[in-house]
Amino acid sequence: MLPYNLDHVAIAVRDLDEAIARFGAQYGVTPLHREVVAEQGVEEAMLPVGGSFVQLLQPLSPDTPVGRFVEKRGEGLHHIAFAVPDIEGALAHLAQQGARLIDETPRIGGRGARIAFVHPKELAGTLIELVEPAP
Ligand code: CMX
Ligand code: CO
Repeated sequence: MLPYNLDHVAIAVRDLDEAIARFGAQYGVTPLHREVVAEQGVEEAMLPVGGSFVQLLQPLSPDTPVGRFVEKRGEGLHHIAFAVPDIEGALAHLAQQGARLIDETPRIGGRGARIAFVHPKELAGTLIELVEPAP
């Protein structure tokens, strides 16, 4: 199950263009990838930092996970994502550990990756995403 990388750290923002401009001006990082992922209710931008990414997330509407998050808690850290080699194996392992899975089977996320979420109540209020990158 061991994650082999921290794939990304995700930050919920209200205005993606503004956040990208700020990251570019302050840290010199620019998006390698930008995509609307309708099934997740977000537009996302992936900013490369070393071997990982900062993922900026703008909700597509208030009635989405990130939209509700921003309304209730404001902009901020939303989740961390581990890259795993075998997402079904990782989910089976977590289920066997009794972890509260949001997704029992993988969905397709940005960049064609297979993704699944583990509930934030499971680990110190931290929403965790598993990512099996597309080959
Ligand atoms: N991190 C930590 N806690 C969170 C959270 C987050 N990102 N989002 C919600 N919560 C907490 C809330 O604060 C709330 O806590 P309390 O009960 O103590 O008040 C609790 O979880 C339930 O909150 P809610 O407003 O009822 O939230 P939702 O109905 O949106 O459900 C969750 C929460 C985690 C199940 C939902 O956001 C979800 O399914 N997330 C996974 C999908 C997702 O986030 N997609 C967008 C990213 C896509 C990508 O990265 O590609
Ligand atoms: Co993510």
